Amino acid sequence: MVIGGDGFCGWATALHLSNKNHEVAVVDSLVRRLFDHQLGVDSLTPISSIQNRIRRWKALTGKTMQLYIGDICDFEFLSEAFKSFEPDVVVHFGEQRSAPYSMIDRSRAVFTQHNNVIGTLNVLFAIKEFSEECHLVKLGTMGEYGTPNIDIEEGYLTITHNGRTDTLPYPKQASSFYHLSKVHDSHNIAFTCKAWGIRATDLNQGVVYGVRTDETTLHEELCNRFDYDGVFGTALNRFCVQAAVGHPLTVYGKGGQTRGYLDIRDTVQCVELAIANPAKPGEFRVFNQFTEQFSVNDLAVLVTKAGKKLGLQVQTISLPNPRVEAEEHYYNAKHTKLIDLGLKPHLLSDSLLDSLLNFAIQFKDRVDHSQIMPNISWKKIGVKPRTAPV
Ligand code: NAD
Ligand code: USQ
Repeated sequence: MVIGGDGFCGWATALHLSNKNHEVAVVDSLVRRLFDHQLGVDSLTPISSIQNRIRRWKALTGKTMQLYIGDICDFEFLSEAFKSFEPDVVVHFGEQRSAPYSMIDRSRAVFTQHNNVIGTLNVLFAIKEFSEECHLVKLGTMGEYGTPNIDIEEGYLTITHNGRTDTLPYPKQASSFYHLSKVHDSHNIAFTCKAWGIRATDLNQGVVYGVRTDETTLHEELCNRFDYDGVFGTALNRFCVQAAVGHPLTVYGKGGQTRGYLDIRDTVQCVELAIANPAKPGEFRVFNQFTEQFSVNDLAVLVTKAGKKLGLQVQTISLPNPRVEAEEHYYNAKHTKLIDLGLKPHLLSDSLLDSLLNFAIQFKDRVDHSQIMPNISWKKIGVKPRTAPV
């Protein structure tokens, strides 16, 4: 059961798992498509309805996918989906995932935490009630750890304090209401693994880039979404679109912000590996899911070089940082557990950047330039409802 299976990571994963002969159900409320309408933004790529996507997949491969449209915060809906599909594995992508969205105003902050925390709590209750053996593969985020001045471990840290030693959950220092919702999820999952014997894998994923996977390229109706706007667009994908349309690359502040990154083809591979090697009953496993670290400045340099090869004049501007975050910091995060399970990373090479830039160029006429600049400030968030600027 792929919850959030109509989204960016979820659609690619649902197709990949189906291709690998898993019996797949997509569960999605389609709220992500609604955010686009509310904010007046759109995917760079045209995307088909989930019904057409699934029909096209069946026509091409003969493989069926079940579809449950509904909100996992509605326990009755979720229960019916569980009883009817009887999942052995739940892959949970179904959350509001934009940090800027969660910082627009009070109502979006509350929506994000309610949607994410209650949704996950419902999934935990559904597993306990209907499918006790089911393995939960939950998408967390590297942002749960923040940017501490020591190495980041995979979920746990062994500490000696006043002569006694213990292995404890790694300290969490998230820096948006969205990232905090993931911290709250992790605590709830850890508790239910202990209390009810649930088996869970928390995939603390870094920033995902790219768009194409083996399956999404088979037909235009299988094409994945590609966000480039200031609310849902993520760093490298945004920079490629900016380079394609001649907009200066938008580095926030000093640009030393360093994060873990991975190709979307590795997202689907990591989920497949987590499913093939399940957590034990009662185990709360944490994997750091990224393949390479880059600062925002590193990304700007890489995109500038790749653009030059394609004849693009790429400029960079430093914008006042709309977020509250460290702009120069130590960052060294472990990420060996998925490699130990067999992950073969697609590292960010020149040819990969070329193809990502070419992809952005192919769709550049669809770019709405007014959606590129960031306009959500961590400091200015207030209780008044904010509408999208027109
Ligand atoms: P997305 O917004 O494209 O997809 C999320 C999907 O979940 C959407 O289709 C949405 O409609 C659905 N959804 C949200 N709330 C729901 C609810 N209550 N009930 C049912 N469906 C619901 O996001 P994405 O980029 O695919 O991210 C998927 C997951 O991976 C998220 O949990 C996100 O936090 C995590 N993640 C994403 C990235 C990234 O760079 N994209 C990086 C790290 C972690
Ligand atoms: N940044 C810029 N310029 C831009 C966009 C971003 O300098 O135009 C900077 C941000 O300030 C930040 C870094 O790049 O320091 C990453 O920002 P992002 O928007 O690419 O990613 P983030 O907000 O952290 O969120 C994304 C996904 C989220 C996921 C997270 C993984 O939207 O769902 O959880 O990546 S992580 O960053 O590891 O927490």
